[in-house]
Amino acid sequence: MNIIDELEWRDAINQQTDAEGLRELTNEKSVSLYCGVDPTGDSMHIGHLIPFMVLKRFQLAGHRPVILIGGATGTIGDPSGRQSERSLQTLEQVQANVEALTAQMKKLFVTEGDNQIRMVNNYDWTHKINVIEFLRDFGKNFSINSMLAKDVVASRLDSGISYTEFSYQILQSLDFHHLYQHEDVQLQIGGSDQWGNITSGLDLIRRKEGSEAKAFGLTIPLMLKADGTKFGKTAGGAIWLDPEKTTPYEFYQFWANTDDRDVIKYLKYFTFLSKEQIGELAQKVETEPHKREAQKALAEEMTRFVHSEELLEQAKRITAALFSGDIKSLTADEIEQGFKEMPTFEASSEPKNIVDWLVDLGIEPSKRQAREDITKGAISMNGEKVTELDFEVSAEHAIGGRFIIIRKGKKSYSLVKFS
Ligand code: 383
Repeated sequence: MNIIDELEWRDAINQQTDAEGLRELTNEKSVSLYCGVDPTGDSMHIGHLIPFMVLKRFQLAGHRPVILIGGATGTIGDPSGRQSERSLQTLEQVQANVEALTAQMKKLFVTEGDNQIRMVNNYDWTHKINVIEFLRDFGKNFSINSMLAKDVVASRLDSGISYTEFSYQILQSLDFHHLYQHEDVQLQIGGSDQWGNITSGLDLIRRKEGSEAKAFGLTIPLMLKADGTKFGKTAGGAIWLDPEKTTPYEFYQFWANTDDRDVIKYLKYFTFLSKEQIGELAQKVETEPHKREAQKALAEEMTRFVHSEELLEQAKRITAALFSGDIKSLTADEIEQGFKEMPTFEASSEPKNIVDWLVDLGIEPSKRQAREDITKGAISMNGEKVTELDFEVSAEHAIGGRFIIIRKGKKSYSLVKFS
């Protein structure tokens, strides 16, 4: 299947500058294409994954992706999709983020022995341009009238926009032109918020290289959920790709909790499963939705791709243990991941009577309530019921010497950490 047909089937195309031309080009040769990311933070989140998965699909179809890290543009900040001016990051911060994102991109997209994905940093060519060259060689090709007409700028004319952010589109345009000239790049892709920047780059290429220059732009729709809320955000914030920010277990759970109405859309959009495999899963959502097989497949594919087979197995083990209550089978690391969002208490390691311990920590409101819950079997510790009122709790009971999980009633979990 032609890559454009495949993207169409996956509902992954928002706008194209020349749909027919791009279909022809991708049929006739191996095309170099690029997508950029700005180092505004030290990790990508799943929203970023959208265009980079598409980049990977192009690669699997025999085309040649370039990943651009915006070491230069990151010092300015893209005004796209924002209603207010950004505060500038320090140059050190940008540099640290460049390093973090480069490592993350390599881990995700550049497999060992695979020299097909190129990585570039726009700082390398942008920092050499001096202000006279900028205004004479590039500025002359941009009309203020059409720059003002871009959505990004037009929507900020009332609230205000600095010259710095206004100029952002020029920098991104210089990149497209540079890559067109030096890396044979003919296509830029990005989320739908990037349409203005991408078309601005195409205008520059045509002005400098002639109206026959073969270059294209394609954007991908930004995801909306069936219930109308924003994709990729949970009560706890964004879903990050960095396991230190969003643990693999939380990452797995995020996908596993996808609504039936969204799951097939996500499978098409985010995974490399085939049309046939997704068709079968769609059937299962219809006939046996309670089994949540499509959600499991989605969570498995995504966790394996972003993390690893091993961390996927761990996420599944935590899920199963929390479901069955078999906490003892987990390691201290797994407990840390599985209980990250649960109420947490700190205990000291001296032995203490269970009733006093529960009240002192604040898990039980009173000794009377604690005794009643213990007596009726409503309290369990690391998956085992505690029924003796004179039980002594100490660090010895902690898993890995670090954690005790208390369950009160059916589902109220607390994590007790030993200092
Ligand atoms: C910089 C220089 C280029 C080409 C692109 C850029 C970055 C671009 C941008 N992208 C967003 C970002 O970095 O700001 N100006 O956070 C996001 N992208 C991708 C995608 C997306 C966009 O990295 O829609 C979501 O992830 O395009 O918001 O020469």
